[in-house]
Amino acid sequence: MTTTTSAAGTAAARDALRAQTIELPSWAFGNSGTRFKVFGSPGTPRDPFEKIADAAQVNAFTGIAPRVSLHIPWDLVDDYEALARHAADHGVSIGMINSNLFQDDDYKLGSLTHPDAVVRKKAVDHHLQCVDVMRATGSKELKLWLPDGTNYPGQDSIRARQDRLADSLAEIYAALDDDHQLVLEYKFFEPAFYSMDIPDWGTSLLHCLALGDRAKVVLDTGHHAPGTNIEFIVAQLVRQRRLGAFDFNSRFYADDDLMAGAADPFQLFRIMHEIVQADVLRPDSGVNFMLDQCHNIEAKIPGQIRSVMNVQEATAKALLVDAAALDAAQRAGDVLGANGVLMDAYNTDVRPLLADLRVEQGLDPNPMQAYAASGYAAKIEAERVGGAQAGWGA
Ligand code: PSV
Ligand code: MN
Ligand code: MN
Repeated sequence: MTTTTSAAGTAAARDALRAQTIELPSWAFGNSGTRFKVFGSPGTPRDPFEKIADAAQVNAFTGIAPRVSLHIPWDLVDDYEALARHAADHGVSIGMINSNLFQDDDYKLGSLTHPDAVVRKKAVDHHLQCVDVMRATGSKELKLWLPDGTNYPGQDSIRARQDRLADSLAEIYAALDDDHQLVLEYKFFEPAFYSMDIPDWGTSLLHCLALGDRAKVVLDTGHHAPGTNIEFIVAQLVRQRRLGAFDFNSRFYADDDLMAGAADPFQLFRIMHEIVQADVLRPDSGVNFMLDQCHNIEAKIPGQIRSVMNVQEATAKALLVDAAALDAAQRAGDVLGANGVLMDAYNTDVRPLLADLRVEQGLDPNPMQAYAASGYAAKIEAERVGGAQAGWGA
């Protein structure tokens, strides 16, 4: 069975694509690498202001990346209101504020779960500092990823660590303003190798449920065991209205942080199909579609542009699924027919549609080419010397 999307369906897809937004991570614009080597690259931003200027280029050429997520203290500045004004001057705004609990010697045995109350207080206080950054920048979301866990059976009490975590999170949640949201990320291993304190979506969800309505789960696509059905998790969290954000990236092996849609574009499509079916693509749905990537060997701005386009293409394909035909096939128990409806949409070349939408918005139809021709890369290479190793330093 072959289906085609109706004219009305295509018009609705175009409307949804016009409204779609993707948030960029500030750290994607700095140098990063593996524990073996960080390769420097000319033109790398020297401070958070330059990272935002680079992120604004991605928005300028794609038209759908209007927010930049900050990581504290990687993006430490004296004046956050000035940073927010700088973002606005560049046509973007500050998105989520990410705390950092993984680069301080005091956190060797944990941060929010540490056995010592003094260390736990330090970790909680860091989030109060992040809430101040939210107030100064207008950000509404505090994002936590916890590196805490243990390496050896018996090293610490699994139960006690969960109790301490619940208490620490409750303190942080209580410090939020009424229009703030807390989003809590999970990861199945690394840096801890025996037990992570938030290894999976279920643990994250349980803590969010205990905190309150403004606590939601972050799904980083690279944070699952190989073979995990991520779209199932998406469907389940959306049902509970507890999907707060995505950290999109690709993985071949573990937390590879490669460009979204590069390794498994079909998985990205399946995820976006769940999003579209549940009608949570809308910007007011409460789900923040963000990238969490590092560009270790490729150029960073075009790396982000490509990633945004990959998410956009997966979204367009998901929007082109013939929902009525799919529903009919599913109800009829037509296994191959239902699968065929999905595959027809996935196999559609949506690039002409997206190019057309860009032209309609006054953008170049080919963002990669347009950026390459813009001269921006040569300009920043000439202007900036001594770029920061973003993510792991200033
Ligand atoms: C951890 O692996 C993570 O996915 C978290 O989101 C961090 O904040 C981010 O990576 C930064 O590298
Ligand atoms: Mn992440
Ligand atoms: Mn990660």
